[in-house]
Amino acid sequence: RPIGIFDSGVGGLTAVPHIMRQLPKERLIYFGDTARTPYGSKAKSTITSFTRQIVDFLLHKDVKMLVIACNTITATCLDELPAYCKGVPVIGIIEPAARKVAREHDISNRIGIIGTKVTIQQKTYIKNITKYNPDLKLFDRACPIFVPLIEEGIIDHGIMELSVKHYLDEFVEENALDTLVLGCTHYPLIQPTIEKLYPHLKIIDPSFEIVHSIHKALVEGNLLAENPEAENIFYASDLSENFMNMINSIFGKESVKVDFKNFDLD
Ligand code: DGN
Repeated sequence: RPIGIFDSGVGGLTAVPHIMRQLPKERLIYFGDTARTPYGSKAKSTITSFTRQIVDFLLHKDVKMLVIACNTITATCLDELPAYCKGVPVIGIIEPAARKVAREHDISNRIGIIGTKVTIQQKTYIKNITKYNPDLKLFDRACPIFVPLIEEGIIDHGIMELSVKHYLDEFVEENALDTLVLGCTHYPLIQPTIEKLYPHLKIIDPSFEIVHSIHKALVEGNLLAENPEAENIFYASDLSENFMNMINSIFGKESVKVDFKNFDLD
């Protein structure tokens, strides 16, 4: 049985290569809600009802586990999803990264967390990190323009550089940050721009951490795939040019199957 992995759009694709590399026998079904992205400034009730539709779709595909490759959905719905998913394990992206940040830093560090408005307002990173290490110096900032630009494919571009400077120049400097957590799965796509502008920052990409949690849950649930199964499938609610470009640039043209799922047609 496959693992279901989902995001509001293309962002969760950044987590997929880590999972494929470290769990090569697992078969993945990805869903990106490209027709309705961004979720990052939407109301909780909207995000919850969109998420339930995605989860229903993936459960219908008989997934053995659900991976939320979206910080916004994790911050909004993780608490209620296990009851909704009838025994299928659900892994969120925030807690594993928060644990790593808490364990690998100390009081001398100054750690920034960036994400969508919803993620930052919920304070999910700060709550989770503080649970493991209450002494850390944590700062957060919402960067609501990044996701719409990335979904438009405006990544390696002067507009993106200006946007990054708009949100981060003061944030990094005034708080004297040495570490930055990319609290949105879209942001690794602009990591080169962030690294170019702030070369002294240590960047943490939560996608690396989620793989350990997936592996642990597969082992505990006796769910590890034994033989390589059929191909991975990538669904989107809008097969936008940018979604196809992302798929092609991350996986190469031939290697994965892409399909379309429109909830309006249900
Ligand atoms: N990739 C999503 C996240 O990690 O929060 C972006 C959410 C959005 O749609 N703005």
